[in-house]
Amino acid sequence: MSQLQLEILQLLDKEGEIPNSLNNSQLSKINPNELHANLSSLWSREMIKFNKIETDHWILTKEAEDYLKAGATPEIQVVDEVLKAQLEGLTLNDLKTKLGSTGIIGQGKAFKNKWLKKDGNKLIAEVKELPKDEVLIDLKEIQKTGKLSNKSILTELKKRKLINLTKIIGYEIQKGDKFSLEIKNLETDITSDMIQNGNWKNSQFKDYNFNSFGIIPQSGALHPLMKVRQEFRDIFFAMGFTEMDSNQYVESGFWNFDTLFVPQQHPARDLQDTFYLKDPKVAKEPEDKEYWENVKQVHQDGKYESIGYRYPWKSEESLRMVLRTHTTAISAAMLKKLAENPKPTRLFSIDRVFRNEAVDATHLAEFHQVEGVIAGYDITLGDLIGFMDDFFGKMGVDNLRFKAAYNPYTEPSLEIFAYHKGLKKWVEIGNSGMFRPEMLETMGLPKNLRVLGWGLSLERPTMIKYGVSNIRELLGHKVSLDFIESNPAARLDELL
Ligand code: FB9
Repeated sequence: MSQLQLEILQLLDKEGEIPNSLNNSQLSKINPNELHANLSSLWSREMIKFNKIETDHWILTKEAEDYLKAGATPEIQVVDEVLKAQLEGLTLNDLKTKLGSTGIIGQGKAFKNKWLKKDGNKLIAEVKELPKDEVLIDLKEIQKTGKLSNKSILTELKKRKLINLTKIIGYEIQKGDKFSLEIKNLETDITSDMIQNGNWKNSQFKDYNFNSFGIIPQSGALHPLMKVRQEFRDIFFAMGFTEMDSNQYVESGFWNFDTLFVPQQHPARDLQDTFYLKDPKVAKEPEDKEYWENVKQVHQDGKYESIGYRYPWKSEESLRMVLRTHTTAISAAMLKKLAENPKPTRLFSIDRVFRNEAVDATHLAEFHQVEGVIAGYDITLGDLIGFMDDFFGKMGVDNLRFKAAYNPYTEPSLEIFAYHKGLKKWVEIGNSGMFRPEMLETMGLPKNLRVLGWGLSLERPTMIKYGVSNIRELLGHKVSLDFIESNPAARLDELL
C-alpha cells in the first residue's frame, strides 16, 4: 500500500467521507494523475468508492499577469499619462515613446470607454480624475479564486485574451463495501504450487475485471490515402474495371502530351506547370514509326477529318522527359495497345502525378489522380453522365451537376459538381469528357469505338473524409503518426 493510499483511508476513517478532494488540505496538493491512480487501486479492491468532479477554473494569460505586475491596465496607464500632461497636451507619438505597445493597446480601450478624445493630434482626457481600474480588480479576483460571478465580464476578458478556461479535477470519496485500514495481499493469479500445497484455500483473490480492455497490440496502420484508394479500387472492381499498370512516373512529352492531342505551345507544357528532367533529358523515339508520324501529322496538318493545330510540330519538344502531369498518359498508352485488339474495355488507375504549380493548404506539387476510362461502341456523352451518377452514387454522392469545360484531349468535356451540405455550396468533384478522334483514330482505334474518361484527386475526398484542412497533415514530413494510426473515418456521403 502507498503512503497516499494509507492517508486516504485514514481520512475516510476519521471523517466518514471526503466531499471534494480539492477542499482537503492534504489531497489538494497531490498531482491529480497520482491521486486518480491511487484511488483506482483502492476502488479495485472495493475499499473505497469515488466520483470525478470537474470544476471550471479561469487562469490569467501572460499579458494579464504583466498588467498585474505593472499595477494597472494599459488603458488606465494611458489616461494617467494624458492627465499628467493635461496642460501641454500629449500626442500619440509622445504616448508611444512613454508606453511603447502598451500605449497603443491602451489608447484604443480608453477611447472605447470614452475616457479620451482627440483634438487635432493631441489626446484630451474626457475624465477629471483617473477612473477605477475595474479590469485589474477582476483579474486579481480571478487570479485568487479562478472564477468571477459576472459571466459577461468573463466573456469580455476571454475575448481580450487576458484569461483562459481550464478544468480542475477533484474527487468525492466514500468508504467502499470492503473498507479497511489495511490491505490484505490480493493474489491475482492462482499457481500450480498453490493448488498442490493447498495455499489457495486461505488466499484472497482480486475479482476478475471483465470490463478491462486487453493491451492494444503494436501494429502497423494504413495511411488514410491508402484506405480511400482501396475504397475507390473496390468500386472500380465492382463496376468491371481492370487496373492499369501505372508505376511509371517519368514520361516523354510524346506520351504525356502529344498522343493526347495537347499542342506543343499549350500552357500546360510550360515550365511553371510541368517538371522537366535534366537527366535523362530526352527520350528515344517510339518504335512505332507510323504512329509517331500520325501524331505529328494530326497536330501539324490535321487528319481524320480534323484540321489539326497547323503549327510546325517539333520532335525534340516531343522527346523531352517530364514527370507525368496526369495518369491520362498511362491511359493513352493502354488505349494505343487496345488498338491492337479493339473491344469494349473498362480501365482505371490511381497513382501519383506531378504539377509544377503554386502550393497552398490544399495543393502540393504532387497528388494522386483517380482516373477511369471506358471504351465502348457508339457510347455518348449521355453514357458518361449516367456513369458518373452510378460511380459517385456508390460512395453516397448523389444529385450531381455538370458544367461544360475544356480539355485538349476530350470534347465535349464536363466538370462534375456535388452539393456540399456542410459548406452549403456546390463543389467541383472531378473532370471528364469524350476522348477526341484526333487522339483515338491516330492510335488506330476504329471510328465507332468511342472512349469516355474522367478523373478526380485522391487527396480531396480523403481530406473531407478525415476532416483535414491542410494537406500537409496528410502528406509529407509533418504528418503525425498518431493521426495515421488513430484517425476515425466517416463515410464520404456524410460530409459532402
Ligand atoms: O478531385 C477533385 N475534387 C473532389 C473530388 C472528390 C471529392 O469528394 C468525393 C466525392 C466524395 C471532393 C472533391 N477535383 C479534381 C476538383 C478540385 O479539387 C480541383 O481543385 C483539383 N483537381 C485536381 C487537378 O488540379 C490541378 C482535382 C484534380 C483533378 C482534376 C481533373 C482530373 C483529375 C484530377 C481529370 C481528368 C480527366 C478528364 C477527362 C478524361 C480523363 C481524365
